[in-house]
Amino acid sequence: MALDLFSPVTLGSISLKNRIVMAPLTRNRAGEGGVPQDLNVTYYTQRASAGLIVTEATPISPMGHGYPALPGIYTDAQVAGWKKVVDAVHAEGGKIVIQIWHVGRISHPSLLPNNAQPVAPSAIKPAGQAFTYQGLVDYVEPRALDASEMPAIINDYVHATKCALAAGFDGVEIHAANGYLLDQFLRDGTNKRRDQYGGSIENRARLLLEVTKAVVDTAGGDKVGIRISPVNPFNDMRDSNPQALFNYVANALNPFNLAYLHAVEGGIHGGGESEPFDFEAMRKLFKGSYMANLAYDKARGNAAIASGHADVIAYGVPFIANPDLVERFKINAPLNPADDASFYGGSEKGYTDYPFLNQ
Ligand code: 8OZ
Repeated sequence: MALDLFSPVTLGSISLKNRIVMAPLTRNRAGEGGVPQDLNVTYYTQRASAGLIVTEATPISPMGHGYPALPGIYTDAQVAGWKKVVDAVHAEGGKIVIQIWHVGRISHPSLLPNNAQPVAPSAIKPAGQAFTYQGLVDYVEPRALDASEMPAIINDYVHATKCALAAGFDGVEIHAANGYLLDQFLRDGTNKRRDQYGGSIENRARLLLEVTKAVVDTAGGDKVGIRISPVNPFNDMRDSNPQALFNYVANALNPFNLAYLHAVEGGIHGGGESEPFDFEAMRKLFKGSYMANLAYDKARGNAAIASGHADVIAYGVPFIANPDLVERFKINAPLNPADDASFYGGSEKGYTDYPFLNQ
């Protein structure tokens, strides 16, 4: 029988009961100090029938924050809060990895320690406005990181990975997508450096590969995934040759024997038109498991798995509105519509109050 969304699969060391993954979703509802709270435990537990949950993007350090009310993964209190989430998801038979994140230039001094200037590969201000506790505020010009600062940032990824393992996560997903720090280094619209971290594709991929090596050395490659978004223009991103860049990246990740490579196959968050890109060609270069994301429905998900394009499919918005998405797909039940006004911030409304089928 052909494989489909309901076929079990193993990604590295993580065994999934189905191939329906909950995509990482920023929801801005963490407690004081970036500590996951009971509300967050309820939200993730409601969605534990997913084959795998990828948590919302989670800063690895105080400098990694770029939006209000994000959870972190670098203090003992955050680890304790996440452990409640992980234990509850595991008790329901689910699997969960944490997406580890540094926002780079997509931040604002008011969100950073001592009103620090955001950091980036190059001092290029993003178009647009930051979401702050004071509302929308123009982005500021970031400070270009010195090469001597890279070991400390890599160490923050290692520390966050150790925290994730201490909280009991099944693995970590390195966020290298959507215009945040690692993506800012990858793409040449944001990386104008003249040192070993800029210029050639090899140099622009250096920080991602150094971070990957350090995280893999800490957790084991079979517990590490990476998310990329080769042509997502969101956060004022562009690259002169995304196909060459991401084909190189896919190939360069092979030696790490990762749990999976996760690709956003186009543009998300209304950042504008995305350029054409041959995801099939990139996917073929990567020898491990592949997680596809972007507006898949059940039929397209099944087709992508049956054809061998993808091993698993990550669903975002459908999981916001349907905690029992797996059951609904199984019996072809209608889906709840999502209320986008309650995506970012707020309380249980639009977060934990979407009805289950049996409600
Ligand atoms: C939407 C709003 C805020 C953050 C991403 C972490 O795009 C995000 C994000 C998305 O990866």
